[in-house]
Amino acid sequence: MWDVTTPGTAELVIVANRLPVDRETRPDGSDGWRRSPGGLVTALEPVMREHDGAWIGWPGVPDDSVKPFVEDGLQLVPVHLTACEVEEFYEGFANGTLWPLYHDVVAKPEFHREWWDSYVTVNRRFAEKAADVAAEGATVWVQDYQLQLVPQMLRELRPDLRIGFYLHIPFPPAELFSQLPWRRQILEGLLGADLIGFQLSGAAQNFIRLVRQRVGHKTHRDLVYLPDDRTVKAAAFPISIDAAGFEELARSEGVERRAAEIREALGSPRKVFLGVDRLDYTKGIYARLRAFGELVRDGHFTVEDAVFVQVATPSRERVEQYRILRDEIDRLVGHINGDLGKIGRPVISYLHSSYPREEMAALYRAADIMVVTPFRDGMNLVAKEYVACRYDGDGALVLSEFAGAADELRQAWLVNPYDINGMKAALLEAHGADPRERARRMRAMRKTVKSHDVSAWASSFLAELSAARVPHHKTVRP
Ligand code: ADQ
Repeated sequence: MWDVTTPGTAELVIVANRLPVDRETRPDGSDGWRRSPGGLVTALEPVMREHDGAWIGWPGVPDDSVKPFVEDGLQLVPVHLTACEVEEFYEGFANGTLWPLYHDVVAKPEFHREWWDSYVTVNRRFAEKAADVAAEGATVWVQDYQLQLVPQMLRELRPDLRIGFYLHIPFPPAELFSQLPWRRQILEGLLGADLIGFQLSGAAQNFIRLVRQRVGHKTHRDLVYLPDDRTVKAAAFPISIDAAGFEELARSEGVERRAAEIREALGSPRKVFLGVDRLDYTKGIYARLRAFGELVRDGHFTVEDAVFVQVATPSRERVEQYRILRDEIDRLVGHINGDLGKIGRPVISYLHSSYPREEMAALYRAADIMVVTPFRDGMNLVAKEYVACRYDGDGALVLSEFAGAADELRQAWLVNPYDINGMKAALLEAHGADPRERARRMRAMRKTVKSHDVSAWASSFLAELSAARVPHHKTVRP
C-alpha cells in the first residue's frame, strides 16, 4: 500500500478547494481533525477508499503548513494558503466574482485584477501538488469552480495523466459568462481535462457553445476537437446523495423519536414547513419567508395551524454580501414574529446551527412541507435528502424550477421563486393536498432518487473518464 509521504504513487487523486476534514480542538486541548459534513465528502469517500486515492485540498485555516497525513484511512495532502490568498483567491475571485456570475448574476460580480492574479497563483499551486502526488498514468479528478485552471496547468506538467473536472454549480449562458475579463483563460483551463462534467446538459451546451465562439475550436455535439489531436467531452452527470444511507437513518428509532420531539417542541402545530440552506443569496430564503409571512398575515394559516422552521447555516461571513443578507433575514424574521407571533408561538423558528446527519434526518421526518426555492442552484441536495427520508410516502416538496434538482424531481410543486404570489399559491396547494396526491408524487420522486444515487454518479463519471482516449505522448517520470 502506498502512502502520502511517497510522491508519484497515487493512482487516483481528488483535487478540491477544501480537504474533507476540519481542524478541531479536542476537550483535552489537543488538536485533531473531524470529517467535514458536506455532500462532496460523502460522495467521494467511497471512491477514495476503493481506489486507495489521495485527496488534495486546503485545510481551511490560513497560514497553516501541515504535512501530508492519513486520517481515518484517507490519504490527505494539504495545500497552503496565505491569509491574503484566502481573501483574494477564495473570498474574492471564487466567491465574489465566479459564484455570483455563475448563478445568473443574482448578486453583482466584482472584477478585480489582483483577485484574478491570486486565482492563477493558487490554481498553479494545486496543479503542482497534484503533479507531484499522482502516479504514472493516474486519474486526477478536479472539483469545482475554485480550480478551473488546474486541468490545463496539470496537463502541461503531466501529459500522461487522465484528467477529469466536475463543476458543482451552474455554468452560465454565453451572454453572462462573456462579461468575465478572463473568459478565454477559464475556458482553456477547463479544456485541459479529458472529461468535463456538469450538473445539467444545458450547462454542458453553454460550455461547448462558448468554446466554439471564444476559443474557436471545432465542436460536434458534446465533443471539442483540439488542434493537438485531443478530444474533450463535456456532458451532464447530475449529482445525487447516499439515498439508502439517509433512508436507513430516517427509519431508525432514534430519528423517529427525535422527529416527534421536534414537533412537540414546536407546540405540535398541525403542519410544519421546513427550509434548510446555507445562508446564501442564491437560495431565496428572504422571498420564501416573506411569502409564508403574508399567508399568515392574510389569515390563510394561524400560528396554531402552521409553523415555518428555517435552518440557515451562516457561510462566507467575511464576504460583505453575505453579511448584508444575514442582517436582512434577521430583520424580516423579527418583523414577522413581532407582528404575527403569539407568546411561545413564533411564526418562524429561525436557526443558524449546523447539525449532524441524524438531526437533519429528524428535521426532514418532522416536516410536512419542504420548501426549497433557490433563484439558481446547481443541483440542491436538500431536496433529494428530504425525498430519501420520506419512506412513508408522505410529505410534500415545493421546489424552485431554477434548482438543478427540478429536472429530475418533476413531481414536486414547482415554483418560480421570483413570483411571490405564485409561491404563496404553491405553498397553499402543497399544504392542502390530498394524501393520495402527495403519495403519488412522493412515490415517483423516491423512485428517481433511489435509482440514481451518489455512487452511481461517481462511478458513471469515472467510467466515462477511463474510457476517454489515452493521450499519445506519455512521458516517463524520472
Ligand atoms: P450547496 O450550495 O452547499 O452545494 P446543497 O446541494 O443543498 O447546497 O448541499 C448542502 C448540503 O449541506 C446538504 O447535504 C445538507 O444536508 C447540508 N446542510 C445544509 N444545512 C445544514 C446544517 N444546518 N447542518 C448540517 N448540514 C447541513 C453545492 C451547489 C449545489 C450542489 C452541491 C453538490 O451549490 O447546487 O447540489 O454543491 O454538487
